[in-house]
Amino acid sequence: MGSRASTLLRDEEIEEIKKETGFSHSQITRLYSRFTSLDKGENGTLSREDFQRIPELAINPLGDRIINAFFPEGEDQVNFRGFMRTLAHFRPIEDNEKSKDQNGPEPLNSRSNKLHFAFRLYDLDKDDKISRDELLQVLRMMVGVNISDEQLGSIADRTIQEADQDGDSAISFAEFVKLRC
Ligand SMILES: [Ca+2]
Ligand SMILES: [Ca+2]
Repeated sequence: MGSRASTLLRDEEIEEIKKETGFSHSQITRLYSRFTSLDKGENGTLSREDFQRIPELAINPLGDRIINAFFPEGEDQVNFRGFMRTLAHFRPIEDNEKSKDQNGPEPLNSRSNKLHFAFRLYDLDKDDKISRDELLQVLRMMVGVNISDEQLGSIADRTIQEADQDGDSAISFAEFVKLRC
């Protein structure tokens, strides 16, 4: 006991994070020690390099984009609260049943927040639309080398054709949601 991790995280903070993210007390303290072990600068925040040491992200084709999702616009450090808020999107939806709060805000791991999170992984220029190029970039990262550019291009075209309802040749969030149904 008396480790750095347990001394720095106050009970009130754990309570607030619990309410905000739906993680349990023990999950929060466990993730806090993971956070501090990744925090090589020992300044209470993580940089992109800190994240790149996580093996699961290093091998994920979308790793860099997932890492970016942790960082608020224009910032290159994320604190524990921000870290937990992003992680909350990955909690399974069923977990909400245990901690349902009818009057509370929509949980971060709701279906719609999860879809928003996925949508933002595609929408690099943040114009709230997925263009053909943005879709192609993700397809290329995910399928690797076995598919030619032409084949990828026609997959992208077909996906956009299927999803695009307002005829702007791009996928809006509303169109994206229907595509996933
Ligand atoms: Ca876009
Ligand atoms: Ca459209």
